[in-house]
Amino acid sequence: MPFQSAFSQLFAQDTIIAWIVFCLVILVMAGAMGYSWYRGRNGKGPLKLAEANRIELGYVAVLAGMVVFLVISSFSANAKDYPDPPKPAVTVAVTGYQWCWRFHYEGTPVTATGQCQGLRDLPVLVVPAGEPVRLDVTSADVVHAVWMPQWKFKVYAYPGEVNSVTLTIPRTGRWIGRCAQLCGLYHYEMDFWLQAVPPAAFTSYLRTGRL
Ligand SMILES: [Cu+2]
Repeated sequence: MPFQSAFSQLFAQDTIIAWIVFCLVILVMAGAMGYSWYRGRNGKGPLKLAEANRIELGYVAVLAGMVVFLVISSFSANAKDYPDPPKPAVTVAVTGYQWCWRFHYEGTPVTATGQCQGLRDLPVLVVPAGEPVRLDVTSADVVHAVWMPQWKFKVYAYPGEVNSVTLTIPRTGRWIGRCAQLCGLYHYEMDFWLQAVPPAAFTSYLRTGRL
């Protein structure tokens, strides 16, 4: 999952540039005002410059250079923070619906779902610990959102759209997952379990559909 390190560097860099530009503008303005005041005191009117092509061209060149620099550094910071995801060990089609979840493991007959209301037989999203898992997230009706608070992970589930994310749960365990988008009457009960198991157990889960 991405961390914001390259972005923080970029932000610091851009802040410094903004300060330099700000100070230059203030300096040039103060200089112009001072010079104009000095001329006025000596009985001369304000300087009348109809054209200053060299200064203007220089200004355009500096500006263009700065734009190129900012665009390149933004793109490279973005590429650093969001590298291409690793090849997933498995792809899970995650479907949110009013008001529960369905997990289908692509290329296998395994589909897990459950009962989110009342009985609270929550659906379980089983993943192999330490291996990248791709989630293709969508919705069957209204907008939902897959939220795994323990892993600071959230992705929207839109009807008619698939949001793909690759994530790796580093260790085995079981954590609650929730719907993070108000989606109707039983939104508050739209929970699921995220369960990370050893890869061998996961392989047998893909064959049998049970742990
Ligand atoms: Cu929902």
